[in-house]
Amino acid sequence: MKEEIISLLKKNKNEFISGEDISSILGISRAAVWKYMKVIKEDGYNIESVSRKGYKLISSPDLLTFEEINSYLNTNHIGKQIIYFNSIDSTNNEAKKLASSGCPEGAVIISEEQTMGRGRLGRSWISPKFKGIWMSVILRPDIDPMNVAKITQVGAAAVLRALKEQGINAYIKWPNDIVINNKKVCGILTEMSGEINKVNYIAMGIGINVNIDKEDIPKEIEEIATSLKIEEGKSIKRKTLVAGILNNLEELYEEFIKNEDIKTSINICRENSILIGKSIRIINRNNEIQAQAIDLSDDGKLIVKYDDGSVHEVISGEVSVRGLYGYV
Ligand code: BTX
Repeated sequence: MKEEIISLLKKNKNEFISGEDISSILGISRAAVWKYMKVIKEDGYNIESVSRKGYKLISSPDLLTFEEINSYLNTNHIGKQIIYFNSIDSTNNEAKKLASSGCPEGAVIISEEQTMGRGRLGRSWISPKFKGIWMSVILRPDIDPMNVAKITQVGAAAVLRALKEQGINAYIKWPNDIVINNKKVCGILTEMSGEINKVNYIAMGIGINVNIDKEDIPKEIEEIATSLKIEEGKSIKRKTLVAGILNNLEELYEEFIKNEDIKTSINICRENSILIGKSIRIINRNNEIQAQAIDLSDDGKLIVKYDDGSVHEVISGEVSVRGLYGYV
């Protein structure tokens, strides 16, 4: 009901709508309207209430609810269902649970904070409340499971484009990070459930440090982590960024499922790669090898040249890539 009242207020933005009208449109009592209004104000909506005139929406908070994001979306299916949490262990965990019980493609799980946000290989992802974008998109592509790894590049390209649309310059660190000033501002975690020749679902988790302040970043990762606010010197509106990512994701994802081809995404990843042309270390469990990153292949592998001159394609899976002296 809260959602319905907010959308009525939004429809009548800059005008008063009376408590009586709200109660008759939504079929609830005037007392109930008053109670919901109190809760909505506590959520951060600035609402002017004047007796005999009713309620007028002055401004909305930067919450990542469907009501806040929807007006910026121009997608057909991605983000048309947003399942919103104030707090959750991990949006990827929830996405997997929901997807296994039939939640449709395009549904997005968003939480204002994660208490057990996850990175790759069991690593953790810090996700403080209201300061980032912590979301997972459910996808059900009818593709060969062998091609699923490519989809992380589609996600990275979508995030990069959305950042550029907001005037923010960033780079992609293959395969799953977005960096600014050589520090990580976003990570992508793609998880899949499937059989030998069939994908049941993919949970694409995207974590972006948006309005995180320096003091929110734990000591252990201060050398490698940053946020949009720290780099840009100002707060960034999260809801428009979420919508921008979902808009770009749908466009790039459609190209991917039509012909299992990710040319546009790869071009974006290539043009904005922080690794290409650099000396890197490829770390696979305890084994570390030095190489020169020379390109991305059309199917999303990192092409590297070893010291002996041989050229190899690295598959994202289990490797970590680092710069010669640090994270990049
Ligand atoms: P990753 O394994 O590449 O990176 C994890 C590593 O990054 C950690 O070990 C730590 O060093 C560092 N780190 C932890 N938190 C942050 C942070 N907020 N910013 C920068 N660096 C950090 C990257 O994994 C994939 C992360 C995906 C996160 C999303 S959020 C929504 C979804 N739900 C979920 O549980 N995970 C995904």
